[in-house]
Amino acid sequence: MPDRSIEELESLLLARIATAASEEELEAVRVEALGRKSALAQAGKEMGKLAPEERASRGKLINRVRQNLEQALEARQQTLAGSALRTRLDAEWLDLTLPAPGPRRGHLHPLTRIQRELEALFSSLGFAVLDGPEVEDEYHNFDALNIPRDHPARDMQDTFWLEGGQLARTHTSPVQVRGMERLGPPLRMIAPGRVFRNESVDASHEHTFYQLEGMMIDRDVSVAHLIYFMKTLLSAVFGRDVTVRLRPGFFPFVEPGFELDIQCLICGGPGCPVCKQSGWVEQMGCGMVHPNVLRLSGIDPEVWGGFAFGLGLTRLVMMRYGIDDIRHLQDGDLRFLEQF
Ligand code: 2NL
Repeated sequence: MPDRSIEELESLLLARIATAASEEELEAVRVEALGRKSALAQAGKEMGKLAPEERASRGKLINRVRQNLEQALEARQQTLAGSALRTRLDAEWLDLTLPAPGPRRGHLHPLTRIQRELEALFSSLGFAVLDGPEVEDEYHNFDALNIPRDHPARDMQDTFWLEGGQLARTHTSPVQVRGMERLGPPLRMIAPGRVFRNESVDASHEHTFYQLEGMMIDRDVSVAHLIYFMKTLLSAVFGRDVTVRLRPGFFPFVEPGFELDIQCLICGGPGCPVCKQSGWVEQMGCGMVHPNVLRLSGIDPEVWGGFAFGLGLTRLVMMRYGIDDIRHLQDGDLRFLEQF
């Protein structure tokens, strides 16, 4: 093989080394360039056939080419190994300084939210937020509220009676009775909480639901005060000014008693399906606390008087969010709850 061929072979192999795209490809080039069966090894073996004066220069040439190839292989090897590492680091990159994802965050049930909003509102107006037992006695749930012994609410059909004459409270009024007994006048309090009625469950009836009652007892409290506080309450719930009207309504524990309506927030008066074409939507019951109720709890009705109200928190949540079936609020389905 003439010297020129060896030099051509060298530049060919150098080019292959420079363009080898992976460490595997480079290893194949290495075997071809420097392996036992390579052209260079062959040329080395054939040196013995040369004349002694040619042998020295051929030996130098072969050594120089081998060194050049080895250097090029080593350099390319470094480059390929470096970029392989970089590719892996890019793919497996993980920022350990980021905060950990942590547990999934939950949120309050819409009923809890509306209850807490109203607690905050009434606290700011000077009302105490009271709690009481869910299992009550007949006196605090019925007698103290001027509900006669033969009233249908006391029937098996409406009340969950427990052994020993106890019952599951049918409203939060007994909490207010206990409040009157304990605090005495003047007083302002609200009693939010869970109540129970023996209802057949359907889209608008539950055996377990949430109420908020409240009362204010002082000297010279009038229906004007009642209207002011109810307007403030409903404007806060619906996030805008509301127009209210009172109609006569009967509850044994107030006199006079009222049903309170607001002007329909959807149509504003002319009539629509939500207000059933009447322009008004019933919201709550209220009235001036009955003198018998005050007297039974040790408050002199000649000196003190006040208003009381009761509303269904469950119903309010359904109106505010446009929920059409009361059962969604209790069945714990996350597809429903995650919308709030
Ligand atoms: C309604 C009506 C009402 C009351 C609740 C009350 C409590 C005491 C004394 C006097 Cl201790 N009144 N509460 C008064 C009027 C109406 O609720 O429809 N609730 C959902």
